[in-house]
Amino acid sequence: MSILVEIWKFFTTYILRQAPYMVGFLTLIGYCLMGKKWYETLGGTIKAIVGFQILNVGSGGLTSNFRPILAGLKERFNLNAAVIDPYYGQNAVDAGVKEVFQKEFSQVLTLLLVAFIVNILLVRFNKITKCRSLFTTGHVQVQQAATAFWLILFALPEALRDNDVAILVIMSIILGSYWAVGSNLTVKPMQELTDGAGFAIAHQQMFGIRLAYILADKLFGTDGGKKKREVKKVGEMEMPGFFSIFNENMVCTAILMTVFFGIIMIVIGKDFFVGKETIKPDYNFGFYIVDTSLKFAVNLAILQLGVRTFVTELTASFQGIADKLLPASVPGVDCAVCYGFGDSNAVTFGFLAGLTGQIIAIVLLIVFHSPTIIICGFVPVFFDNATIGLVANEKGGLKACLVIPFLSGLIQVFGAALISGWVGMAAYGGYLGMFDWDTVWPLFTVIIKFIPYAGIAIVAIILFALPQLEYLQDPEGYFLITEDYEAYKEHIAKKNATGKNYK
Ligand code: ASC
Repeated sequence: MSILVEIWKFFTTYILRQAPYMVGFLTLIGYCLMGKKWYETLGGTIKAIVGFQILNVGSGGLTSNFRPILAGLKERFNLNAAVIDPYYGQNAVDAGVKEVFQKEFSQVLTLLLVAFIVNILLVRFNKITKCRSLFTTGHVQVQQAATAFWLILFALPEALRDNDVAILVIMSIILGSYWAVGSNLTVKPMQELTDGAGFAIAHQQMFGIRLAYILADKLFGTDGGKKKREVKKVGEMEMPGFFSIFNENMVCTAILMTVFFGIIMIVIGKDFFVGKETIKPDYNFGFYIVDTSLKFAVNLAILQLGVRTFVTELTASFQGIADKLLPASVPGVDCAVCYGFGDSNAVTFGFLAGLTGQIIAIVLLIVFHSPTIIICGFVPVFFDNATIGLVANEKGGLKACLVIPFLSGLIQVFGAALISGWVGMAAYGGYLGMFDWDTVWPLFTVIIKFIPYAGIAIVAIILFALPQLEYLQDPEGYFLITEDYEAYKEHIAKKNATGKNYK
């Protein structure tokens, strides 16, 4: 018995919560189920793990280089502000959950495991539930379990708060369904963006992705073929003369980041960086700005290399899992994985538009003396808005790629200020702050808080209904899109030929 416990502990600590090993593990299982030769299975598994580790080097490099700069704004202006960042949010729960709710952080990890089982079951029985995607991003699941734990505890009626079993059941159903339903919402946008690469997004802006996909098409695109609008995607822009160098993603990113981060770093001032011992007092500040900004392009290129290394292994091997264990499903992966597809400049534009929105929103909070001030964290402002920009560009072109992430930036700050102040997390210095957690989760919290007991059922019903509604729009194509994308495209072409437009 104790050996089983040890194996389980090893699995949860080293595999489930570490994305590269979770992806490697799924690749291993998938290839074994497909009956691949042992050495091909080994090779594929190694490529999946190493590829994901490369992606992590890129995304970690972005975060570690640019997070301190944005956080520096807080110190420079002496703001008593909550930082929106998943890691700050997780630390805030860790620091406050005992004081505020007399609960232990270890309960968060139990929640994660049970919610993950709910996710698996919802996909396993997808003939009924219509959920087609399995969450594989463990680090994100820990952050979300922590925040969901706080939000739901805050919202639950007093009488339920002492009943740990009831809490666990309610939370696991809501969180597990959010994982299954949220990632399911991204199946269509991702299959279209990647021309059927076979993955969904399992991250923190899944509702945001679907919303961007719908709005971009309605406001800037052809609205499912109903409008005759010319949609110019970022990659199709013809840049004259000097501007043609912006067609090259690396050059475009490097120049834009130097301008944007140059301004931010000048505002923060050299003394701040000297004080943090990032540079020596006699180091040339201008050179430091350029060098730091260029690292953005470097890390983005590393991240994309990582994606290219592992994505085919994961999606090819997942076929084994889809055939034998989880029918018609795809793996839900980190949002950074989609940066290897579509127009890479849309990633940069989406980020900068979102950053502009966030900065304007923060200034408004300060000007209007909001009781909670927010400071942008790098992870939400970059990873949310770059992803949203990429999806918006695909459907609605350049305009959508700029306007929608800009709105998302505003929503992130205002949403985070409202929810983190209300539930008391801002007092512990941070909030998760990613798009869904500034929109959908605050809405769930309000429903559960103000409609006691029935609110829990309402949230669950909303979640369960979403995949059903999507299914009803196109029952024939719904599972085809994950099972055989080429056949799905033919199916859509046939439908369109009959005069019905399918989005
Ligand atoms: C997150 C988080 C990260 C990043 C990473 C993006 O939400 O916690 O470390 O986004 O997953 O690749």
